[in-house]
Amino acid sequence: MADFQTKYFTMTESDAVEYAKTRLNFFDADAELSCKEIGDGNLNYVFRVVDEKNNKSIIIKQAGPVARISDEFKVSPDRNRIESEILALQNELAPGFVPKMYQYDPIMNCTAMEDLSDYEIMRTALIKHKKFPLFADHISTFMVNTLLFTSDVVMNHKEKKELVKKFTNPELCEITEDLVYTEPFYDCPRNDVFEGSKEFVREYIWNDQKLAFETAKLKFEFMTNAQSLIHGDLHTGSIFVKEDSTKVIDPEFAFYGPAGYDVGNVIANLIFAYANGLFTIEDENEKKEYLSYIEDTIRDVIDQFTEKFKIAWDEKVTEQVAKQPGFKEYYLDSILQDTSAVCGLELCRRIIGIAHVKDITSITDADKRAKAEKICLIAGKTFILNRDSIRQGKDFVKVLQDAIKE
Ligand code: SR1
Ligand code: MG
Repeated sequence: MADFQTKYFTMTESDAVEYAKTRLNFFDADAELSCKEIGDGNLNYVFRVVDEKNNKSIIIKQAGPVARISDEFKVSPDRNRIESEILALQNELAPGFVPKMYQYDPIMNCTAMEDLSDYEIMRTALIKHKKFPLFADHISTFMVNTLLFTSDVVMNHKEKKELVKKFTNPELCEITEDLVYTEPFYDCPRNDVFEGSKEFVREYIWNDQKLAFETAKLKFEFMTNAQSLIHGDLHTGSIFVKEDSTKVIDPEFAFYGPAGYDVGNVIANLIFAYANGLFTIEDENEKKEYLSYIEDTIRDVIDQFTEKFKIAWDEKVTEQVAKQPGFKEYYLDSILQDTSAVCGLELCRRIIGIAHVKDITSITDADKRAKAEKICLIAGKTFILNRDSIRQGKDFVKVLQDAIKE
């Protein structure tokens, strides 16, 4: 019988069944439990425990002592605490957009939460070229609520600073500082560049002094701008979707950082889906329809975020000086500028760095994959260098369309 109460260890599937039976007050007494580890992220273990008899199921997410992607990343399992506390807070700020959280266990560093198995991970669904017409509406609401409502313009400043302390997240931030803001922009040994893209990366990215300088500025913006309680890893693998509902998961990278970090991540990952569709859909009509759906979604995420942000600002702002004419526009402008920059960083780092995305790696034809990567890199660099002038949804779409033409 495993001891879950005195010492942390990483669970197996059978441990997770025993844990569910003995530590969770969720299943019925006559439950017949089975379990599968279903995690496919870079960091954690995700156990789905099912009681077929009574048709109930739950997710137990456990943080291991090292990242799954590589044991080079030693990250404290306490990140599971951050994740469970953030989920509870996000549920208050944006009800219905995160899974229900049942129990956090500080010894086993695991959280029991709602099983979303009637949903699909958005990246997986997009690789199948499925469409989610309500996604832009849902994610823009989630981002406005979680980003604006945790900022100094809305919150009491002392309470906000308490949250800054509570969600200081140095280890996970270090991963982002290295993997997003540093390594992709020089020939770092940890990078993992696809053979067919090596020459282009060297010439177009590593040989560009201006780009290196701009990414240095952006790294310091990420490290010092405690603007909002951001999700910190809002890619399409952190989002569950079904036709009429969207749930954001995996907020373990959360901390007080630039609000545009989340918006930029969403847009970049829609662009990966676009690149996948462009090179894998054979039927021309189907391709056209899918690509125009992604373009519309990119445009709508930005424009609906902007619109909802302005409305929420007028309703919720409490900081006196933020009510001065023009300040709302100035503040939003800087978020959109960061959005463009982060979108560019994410596009580059998922191609060059250690953590790739399936949208691109699943393109089996080497020539097509190299073309898809080139588009991401051209768009990525443009988003970074031209961030001063990219503001509206149509500007984001245009960068993508121009990158395809190059
Ligand atoms: C070592 S973790 C690599 C990446 O996976 C996570 O989802 C984050 O995006 C991180 O950068
Ligand atoms: Mg994750």
